[in-house]
Amino acid sequence: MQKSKVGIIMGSDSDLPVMKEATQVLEGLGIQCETRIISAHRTPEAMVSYAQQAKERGIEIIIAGAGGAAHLPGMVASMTTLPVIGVPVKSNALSGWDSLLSIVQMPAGIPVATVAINGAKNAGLLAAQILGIKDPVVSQKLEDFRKQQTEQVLHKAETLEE
Ligand code: RP5
Repeated sequence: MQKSKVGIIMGSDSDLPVMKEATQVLEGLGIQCETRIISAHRTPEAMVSYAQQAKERGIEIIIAGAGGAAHLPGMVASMTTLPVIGVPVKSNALSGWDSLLSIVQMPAGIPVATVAINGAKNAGLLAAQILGIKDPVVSQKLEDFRKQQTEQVLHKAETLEE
């Protein structure tokens, strides 16, 4: 079996409905990924182990989703030099503004590439694009995806004009 190249982690199983879009897009592009529930505040030791071991286990990119006081992506990024893509999960209390600001406002020195609130699909695509720099198969699949996406939009536009 292929080793996972992308680690998809999230603070709670309540984040799964959002984060599964990253899994779906990566699997659709033939990229092996693993999914873990790891919380910065509920399972801090598991978070440390995961972040410290990810690179030696063959993970190349981490996608980390969290909501509310969303410190998981930044904390994980502080313990690895792998690229970390943060997904702010929409919270009930503040509609995800809390999650977005917690993730995007990383102080200089520890970057987290932040996508939109609930933007897990783009997190998956961005991870694939990073892998595509060195992997021509992934790169070609991304070209095909873009072409197909454009054709679908043009087809919809034509249908409306009829
Ligand atoms: C964060 O708290 C999780 O990422 C989740 O988005 C949020 C709420 O978690 P639950 O109370 O639903 O487990 O840690």
